[in-house]
Amino acid sequence: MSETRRDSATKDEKDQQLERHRVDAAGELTTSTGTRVDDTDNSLSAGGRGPTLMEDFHFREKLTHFDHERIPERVVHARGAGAYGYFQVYEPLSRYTRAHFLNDPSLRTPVFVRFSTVAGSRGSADTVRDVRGFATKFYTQEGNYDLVGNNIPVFFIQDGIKFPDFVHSVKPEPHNEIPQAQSAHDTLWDFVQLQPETMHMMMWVMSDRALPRSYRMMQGFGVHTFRFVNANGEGTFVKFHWTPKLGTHSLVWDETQKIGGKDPDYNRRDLWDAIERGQYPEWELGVQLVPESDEHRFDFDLLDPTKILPEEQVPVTPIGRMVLNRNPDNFFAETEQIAFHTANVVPGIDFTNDPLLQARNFSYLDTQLIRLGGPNFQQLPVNRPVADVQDNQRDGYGQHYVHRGRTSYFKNSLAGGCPYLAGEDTAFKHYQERVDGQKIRHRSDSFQDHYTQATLFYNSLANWERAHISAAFQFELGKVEHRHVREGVVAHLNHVDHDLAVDVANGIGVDPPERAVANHGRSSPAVSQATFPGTVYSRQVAVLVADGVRAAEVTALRSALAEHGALADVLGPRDGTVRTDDGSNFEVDRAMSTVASVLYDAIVVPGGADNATALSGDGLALNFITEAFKHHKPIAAMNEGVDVLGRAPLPSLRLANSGDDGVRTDQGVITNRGSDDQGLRQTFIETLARHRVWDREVASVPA
Ligand code: HDD
Repeated sequence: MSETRRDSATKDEKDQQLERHRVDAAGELTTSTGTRVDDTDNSLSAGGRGPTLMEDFHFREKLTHFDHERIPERVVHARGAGAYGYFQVYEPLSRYTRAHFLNDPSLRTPVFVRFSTVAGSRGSADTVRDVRGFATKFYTQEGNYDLVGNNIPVFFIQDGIKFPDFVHSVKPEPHNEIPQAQSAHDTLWDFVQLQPETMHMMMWVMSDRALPRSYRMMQGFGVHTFRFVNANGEGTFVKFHWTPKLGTHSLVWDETQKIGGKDPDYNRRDLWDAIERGQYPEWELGVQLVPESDEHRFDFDLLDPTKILPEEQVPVTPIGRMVLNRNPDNFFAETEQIAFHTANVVPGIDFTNDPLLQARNFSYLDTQLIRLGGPNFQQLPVNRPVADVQDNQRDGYGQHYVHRGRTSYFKNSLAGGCPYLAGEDTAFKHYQERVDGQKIRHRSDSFQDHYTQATLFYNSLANWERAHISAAFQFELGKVEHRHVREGVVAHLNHVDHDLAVDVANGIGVDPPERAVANHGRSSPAVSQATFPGTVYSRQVAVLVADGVRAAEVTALRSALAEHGALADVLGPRDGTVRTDDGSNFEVDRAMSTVASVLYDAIVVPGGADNATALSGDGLALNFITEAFKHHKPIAAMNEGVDVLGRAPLPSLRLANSGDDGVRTDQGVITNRGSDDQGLRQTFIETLARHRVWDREVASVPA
């Protein structure tokens, strides 16, 4: 697979640069200094049973290198996955920014994107409840630009000086290092109840946003208000939005926990597999633009990272698209060693005084120094800009450049004055913002409203989304041991929405509060996931089969799905083949026991009398159906396959009866008996495109 990628004639500049560093296994084994080695299984010893000799340089080198293979994991966002691709702007944005890559629509700027969870260690599960990192490095011709965002548009805190406090509270507790990659524990919720600025973010983290179905199906946000600067030095406030082509979709909570055991690499694998299949993930980049003169037009502070700029007030303008089309060759070299930094900017993109952003501009460089072992991490292949580097920086651990000549200072005359200062038209110019004030430690009064937008978010959601939030608070707080912490959070929720607070209080055994304030009733529909379009493209469907299956039904379904870019996995009782109803052999893709219902978007049970009898007596198959129902997934059954559904512990449904000739749909369960297979396939595909059947009644289903 990687060969095809490498042989491609369409290598971008970054790919060509990386090519110089790629190494393929070939030839004879050597030491790291190139000496040939003919035995790497037996250490040099004094006699067959004697002690190992110090002289065995190969043994010592092999062990020493191994002993030093690990580097510190990222203090946050340790668990991640990444890929290369490109970004292309639609139209020149010269009115707002002079950034070259945002002004040339013919240019494909290479990118590397790393997605991540925040709290868990490098080896933690992908599907935990958490914010997801969405960090993009643009290798522009004017230097690297890093947009280090998240899949949630707001943040936990307003000032970066609180970041260590927040992270200490959400990470596993220090005395016993429990729980791993979970927010459901006392210290996080203690922090929350004492720091009400967290409330807006906590509403998002308790929502389905924290359980993405796929990295390919999440939005990304720059979070802060940044600043575009044009060639005249004029600034415009800007907020960045990534919108996935596949829509924004989530898993359900019970499902995420099961996937954590069945396939902890679920999101990582999904990204990798989609790219290897050629189903390249794609996002549109959009911006919200606010003229400098409108800085104080809103009922919140644009510099406050716990606030969104509602799209209904300032619409998102699409400006370009990003495609991820190449997996890394080596996880450590590329995905682990990539170093993002919010202060990696290019001319035309600048900061604002958001105190969280200001802190980040310190922290990211600092963290790379310890994580990557010194000041030369920008020379690592994945971090190298495609733009020329002439920086007069010298020496340090792991220096890779061989700088020639006698000078490494400015000004010099001995190297002809090189490198000399960049010209007006190419240099980064800091935006000339007027700043004046007294030195004080005081959070601006304009940062003090912590509830209005938390309520706005809640008001904007569909009923099922709200129900998920309430259930999430009840789960998380239900794990909290300290009663006063539970009560403290409920008291804040009471300022967000009284009914929510009462619901949560009742669920966690604390006294429901009296109404404190009235819900302001405003909403921002754009934040609801119910509004996002869907598609079946790249969705995974499990088709359950056993001996006696009517293979024609499976084949027709598979090609109908393939037409839309969806994938069918035929799951049999064992690997190999099953017998069909006409006595031939039919190949299965996997044994049912090696996968699980939670790894699929939908389930189909085809017909065939013996097939139905076998599946009806197979607990695993019945569990697939039951769990899929519980998790709101589309289920289809054809002919005798309909009988299998009757064996699963589902609520009573209107299923196709014998003698019917037509498709029946009840709560996303689609059945037919008779000849209308095509109608069934069409209804199934339409239902799958809507992702989940949220209005289904699942409470009584034992899964
Ligand atoms: Fe951060 C990593 C996103 C606030 C300090 N952060 C990191 C990554 C993402 C974000 C996506 C992983 C990058 C990668 O894949 O390598 N962080 C955010 C967002 C924030 C935010 C969207 C708020 C808007 N971060 C934030 C603050 C601080 C940090 C306030 C410190 C003051 N973040 C770090 C860090 C990390 C990091 C410690 C750990 C590893 C790294 O930087 O490279 O410096």
